[in-house]
Amino acid sequence: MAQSKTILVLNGPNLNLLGQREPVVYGSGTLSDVEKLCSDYASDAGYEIDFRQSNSEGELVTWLHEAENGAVGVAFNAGAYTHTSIALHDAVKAISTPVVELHISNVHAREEFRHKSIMASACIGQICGFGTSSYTLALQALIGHIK
Ligand code: CA2
Repeated sequence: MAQSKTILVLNGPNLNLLGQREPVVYGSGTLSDVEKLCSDYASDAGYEIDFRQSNSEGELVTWLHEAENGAVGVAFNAGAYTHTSIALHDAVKAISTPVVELHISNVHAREEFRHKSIMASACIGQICGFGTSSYTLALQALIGHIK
C-alpha cells in the first residue's frame, strides 16, 4: 500500500457474492462493478483506491493494521462481522487512520441482529441503505474528513 493518496476500501465476508444472490437486498452489481465505481469516484477527487475483500476476520485485522502507514483513510463494509467482531472494533481503534463504516442495505430496517454495530463507535461515521452508492457516499465523507 502506498500511503499519500491511497484510500483502502475493505470488504468483509460474503461480499464476493455480490450480484450473484439476493439482488432484492444487495442489487445486481458485482464487487468488480463496485471497485470500478470507487476507482472512478476517487480518481475524480485526486485519490487512488486499494480495493480488497476477505472472508477471514484475521486478514481484515491485518489489513487495518497496514492501513496505519499505507492509507489516508478506510471505507469499510465489514459485512456480518459488523455485528459480531470485537477484534475488528479493536483494530479500527488501534489505528489513527480514519475509518468510515458502510453498508449497502439499511441494516436498521432489517433483522434486529443487524441493528447493533460493534464497529460504529470506533469509526468516524456510518453510511448505510443507499445500495452500492453507499460506497461513493462513504468515500465522499472520508475525503471531506481528510481534507
Ligand atoms: O448491507 C451490507 O452491506 C451488509 O454489510 C452486507 C452483509 C450483512 O451481513 C450486513 O448485515 C449488511 C452481508 C454481505 C453478504 O453479501 C451477499 C451478497 C450477495 C449474496 C449473498 C450475500
